[in-house]
Amino acid sequence: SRDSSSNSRGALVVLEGLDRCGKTTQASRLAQYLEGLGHSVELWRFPDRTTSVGQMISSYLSNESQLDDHTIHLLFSANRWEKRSLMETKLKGGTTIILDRYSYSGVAFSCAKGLNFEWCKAPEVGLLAPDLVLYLNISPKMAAERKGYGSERYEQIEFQNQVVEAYRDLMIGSNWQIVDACQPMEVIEKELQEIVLDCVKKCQNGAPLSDLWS
Ligand code: DGP
Ligand code: NA
Ligand code: NA
Repeated sequence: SRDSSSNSRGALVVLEGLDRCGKTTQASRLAQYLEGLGHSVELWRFPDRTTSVGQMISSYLSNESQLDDHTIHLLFSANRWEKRSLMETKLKGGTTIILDRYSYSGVAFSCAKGLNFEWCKAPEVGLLAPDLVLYLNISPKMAAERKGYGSERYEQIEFQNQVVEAYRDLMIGSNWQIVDACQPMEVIEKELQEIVLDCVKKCQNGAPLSDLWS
């Protein structure tokens, strides 16, 4: 029952945050919520481990393979590029996409290793710019206490401290919405629903899609 007027487009909503900040759960709840209201919505995630590039990334993350820091950075980026045109088609067709991680993870996690900020951003230029970035804010220490922590390559407190620093650099001058990820799940859920619904409505007859970094 989505708005089928010709200029109606979907919103591109990104959830970012440290590992175990709860964004995967919240992304899925958000998608269900919008669907329940009759919106056309899809839940996506990056890395998308289902593609051949995504399988290389997955094997790297589980420490089954080793790759040069620049090489893995470009693979993560390629993984977003291979979905760009489908993403554009969906959004223009009126479908909202809730995205579990995007280019900001790409920059934050590679900068955390010491790679140059501008170098990290470069391959992301020209991907679609999100309409909304939600940052689920949690300290590395709190995140590390959550279930399942430590199972993949980047889930170490020292490293996540560096990731936080990089996210902070990305936040400067941005209009990210920062949400306290240590609140009860239902409270976070309600908070996100309100922000996202507002964004979805604005996008229906709002500005056309633009490119990163804008
Ligand atoms: P997830 O499936 O959301 O748990 O992400 C897997 C891990 O990969 C997580 O530690 C975050 C990290 N990650 C996500 N996107 C990127 C990226 O573009 N570049 C790098 N270097 N790491 C990423
Ligand atoms: Na993770
Ligand atoms: Na992901």
